[in-house]
Amino acid sequence: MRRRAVLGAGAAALGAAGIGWSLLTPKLPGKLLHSRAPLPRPFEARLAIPAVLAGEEIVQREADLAILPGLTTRAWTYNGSFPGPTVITRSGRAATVTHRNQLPEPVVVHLHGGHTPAGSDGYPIDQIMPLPPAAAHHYMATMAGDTTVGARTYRYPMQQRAATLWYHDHRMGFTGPAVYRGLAGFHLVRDDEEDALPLPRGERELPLMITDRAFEEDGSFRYPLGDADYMNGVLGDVILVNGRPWPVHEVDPARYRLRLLNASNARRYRLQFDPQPPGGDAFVQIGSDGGLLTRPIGHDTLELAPAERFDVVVDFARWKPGTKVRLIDRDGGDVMRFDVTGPKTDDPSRVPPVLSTSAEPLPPPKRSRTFRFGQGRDGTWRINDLTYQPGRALARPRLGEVEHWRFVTDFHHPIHLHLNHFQVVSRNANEIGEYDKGWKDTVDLRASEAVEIAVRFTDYTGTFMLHCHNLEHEDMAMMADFVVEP
Ligand SMILES: [Cu+2]
Repeated sequence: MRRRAVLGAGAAALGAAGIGWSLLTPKLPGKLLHSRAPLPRPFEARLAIPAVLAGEEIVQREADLAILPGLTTRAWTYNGSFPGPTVITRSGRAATVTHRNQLPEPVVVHLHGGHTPAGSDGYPIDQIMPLPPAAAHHYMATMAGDTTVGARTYRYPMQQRAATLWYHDHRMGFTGPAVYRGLAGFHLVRDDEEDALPLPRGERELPLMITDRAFEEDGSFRYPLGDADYMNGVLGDVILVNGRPWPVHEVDPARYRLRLLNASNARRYRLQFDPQPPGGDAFVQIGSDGGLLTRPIGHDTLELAPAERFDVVVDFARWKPGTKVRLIDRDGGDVMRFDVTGPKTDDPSRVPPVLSTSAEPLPPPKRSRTFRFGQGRDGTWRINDLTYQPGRALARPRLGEVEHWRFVTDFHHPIHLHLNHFQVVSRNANEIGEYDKGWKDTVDLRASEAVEIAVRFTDYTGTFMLHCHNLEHEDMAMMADFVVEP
């Protein structure tokens, strides 16, 4: 803890020295948008677990969801639900998912954390046009990507280890509103290494997608499309877990595996239990964005930036049966509640001291590059002072080679790399942070921070993305292409 405090002070000093950004940029990663609908009290809704996708097809369509009491929310959905159905695939076994677009606008699907060839990676102008063809024609006129009309089949080789991935919309300039309207779902990859561990499973394995939203008076999602006041990021005043407002879930006094995903557009969370269990370390982290850690790590607090995943085991036997354990955000209030019920039950699960052997450090890099994430004088969000332009590559790494990429920020930016998971090698020229461990695809940077990552570009050549995952920044052009060359 002491080291973190010192780093924080160092970052503040840096910010004051580089006067430009620190005076212009606010402290919050966005602006709070208030709901106009009456809101329920926390802990009145039950947690819902998204259904597992049966088959290989998802229909994107509008649906009326029951989120707030007495109102319906017209959402954009995958198969009629928010979150969408959970896709489950097996490491090493190729999978396809066909998306049909019955929404009124074009869509793009990105499998976040997927090790996916360029043609199925969800490049922002590779859009699925809406039907009927007349509507498609209208959008075609302005788009130059590899587009299809009505449907597209994404091919996922799944040459990657078990991990919590998620799929979401990635359309050029409109990712923020599309995800906010409901286009997000889990995709879990399983493998033999993980199956062999005695981790909690079945009803004691819970994917938890955390989002924040604001609502209009009629119950529809409130999003400030095109409002420059919200270009730093949109923060809602309701926390949804798996699409339910501040839900409750009854748990046995036993271990549970929680696959936490921050799918919010801009909000960061500092999650903590209230009360905390005796002895602390309530969250035993077993995995990161890219799957299992080598060894578990105990945390009292978990910090999740947009798009990050933390795979944790929580032992609810550490609280007395009858305890109502709130999961709170130290910056924003309630998230959800776990009610520990019943007498002690059988719990065959445990967390072994060694989880995985596949996290050896990467060899030294062939080359290093620096990417500066900052705001231009016109207000656009930029990388290396460039706004996004499809087809303009900021880097051309060679297939099979290791590179070090250094990210430097002016403001809080969660930075996401497509194609390969990476390892964080330093933060502010110092040791990595306590949330940087394991294989990552998104790394959280605060204002005036510098993080260095090591990444090896493997298996697929072609064009991929590097971008900020604050979706309002992403839509305001904070993206870049990189091309993996043979
Ligand atoms: Cu950003």
